[in-house]
Amino acid sequence: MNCIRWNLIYQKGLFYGKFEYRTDNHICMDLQSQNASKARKISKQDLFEHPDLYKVDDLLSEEHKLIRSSIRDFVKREISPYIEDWAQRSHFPYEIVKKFGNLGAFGPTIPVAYGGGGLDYISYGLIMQEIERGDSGMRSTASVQGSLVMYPIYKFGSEQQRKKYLPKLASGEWLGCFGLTEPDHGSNPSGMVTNFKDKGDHYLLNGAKMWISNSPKADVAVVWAKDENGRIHGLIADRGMPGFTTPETHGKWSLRASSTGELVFDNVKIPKENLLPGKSGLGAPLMCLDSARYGIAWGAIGAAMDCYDAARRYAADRIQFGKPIASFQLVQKKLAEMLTEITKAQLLNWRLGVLMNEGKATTAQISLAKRNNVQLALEISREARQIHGGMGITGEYPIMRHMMNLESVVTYEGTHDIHLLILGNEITGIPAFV
Ligand code: TGC
Ligand code: FAD
Repeated sequence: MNCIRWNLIYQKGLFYGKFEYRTDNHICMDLQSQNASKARKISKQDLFEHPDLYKVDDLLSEEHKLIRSSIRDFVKREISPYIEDWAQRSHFPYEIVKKFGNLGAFGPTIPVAYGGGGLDYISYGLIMQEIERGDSGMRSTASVQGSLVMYPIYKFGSEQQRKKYLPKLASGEWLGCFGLTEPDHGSNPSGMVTNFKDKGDHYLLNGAKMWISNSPKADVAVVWAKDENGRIHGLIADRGMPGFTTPETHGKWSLRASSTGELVFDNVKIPKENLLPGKSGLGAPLMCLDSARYGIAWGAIGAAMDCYDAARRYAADRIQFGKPIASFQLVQKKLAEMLTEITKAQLLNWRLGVLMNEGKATTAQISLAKRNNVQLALEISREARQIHGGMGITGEYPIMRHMMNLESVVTYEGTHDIHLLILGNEITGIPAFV
């Protein structure tokens, strides 16, 4: 399959060369064609280097840098060579789950005693940054598992639940998902209708969740549902429970290498020991979202850096009007503005990471970072697409895939406008959600 794809890519490269240079001399055409083909193969090799104009690396420990480089090596080896193919085929590479487990990408901040990494929040951020530099869908798999499945089980679960689930989730033996959103309740999860009734020796769960990352392959689902008093609780549903199904969502143009689906509960008997006892109310899932949104703030910068780095290299190689396009002021403006925004976001992330480590980070600070960084990553992907010209729309470069992925990232974990309203509430003390 890969060989066939490579041949197709190679032929497509020749076609572009001929099309562009058909009125010029043939030697120029062949050289251009060979150069374009070589450039594409080099881009497949993944030569990524992160920008660091403000020496943010000086703020990182040696351990942070080591963690970052081991994740980057993993991404270059296990994700970059295949991701365009997975995304084009809308294929979730299930084998990545075990590999992420071996790498330590699941639950980096969960204590080692439960199989986690026992690392700090800057390490967690760097891991998300590097994985999303490879692909947002791959980061989704890791951040859902760590922040939205392991975190609530660790934070609100019983000791028995922690011991049963966390080590297997950390190692990638089990894959988890997080069910909050419903068909009629996205931005407003407090309106959820999924519910459970106390039947003496078990709970009976009914309802449906939609847009759930990992759901079609998940072994375990952390599900948020209302009790008979309308109070929200977290429950653990295991695959195989009668009445529990996970239909896959097809036809996405975004996060195509991530598996998304529904969770359908039709009179599912949930053992009483599967209720998370430590916290109830909407605040419980919102605490999980704080952790995941923090990871996204870092992850989005990974995608932005990949677009910037690809555009910088392409601009230096691509000749128009007899010069590299990097020599034109308008191209330099785009690159300079990209680097400016990335640099500001690197500093923002680092500071937010310190606050997370100190246990002082607030929801408003996390919202600001998620909203700002995803938006700037989207804008950078669009500018990088312009710099790549026609090549920017192809899978030869990562740009269009990042751009399409980021359209999901700007919506999930709270939309761009919901985060603006969270900030508005922080500033004024007046919630403007309703
Ligand atoms: P509101 O009245 O503001 O709050 C309800 C209760 O929750 C408390 N609370 C928090 N507690 C802890 N941490 C936080 N961050 C909290 N924020 C609020 C609050 O104090 C209150 O407590 P209590 O005791 O008074 O009941 O709630 P609201 O209904 O007005 O909603 C506020 C709003 C709109 C901001 C919130 O619901 C929201 O964030 N909506 C967006 C929904 C969302 O983000 N969904 C994400 C689904 S998961 C997902 O997308 C995963 S994608 C993963 C991937 O693939 O990477
Ligand atoms: P809506 O809430 O219907 O919003 C539509 C529009 O209305 C948005 O622009 C929004 O900003 C705006 N809007 C809504 N309310 C207001 C308001 N008060 N003021 C101003 N504007 C408003 N959910 C999970 O639970 N688990 C997952 O794993 C998960 N994974 C996902 C993966 C993907 C690929 C996607 C696309 C979504 C995923 N989600 C998941 C769901 C995601 O969190 C929701 O899509 C998101 O919260 C928005 O909900 P919605 O799509 O219903 O949009």
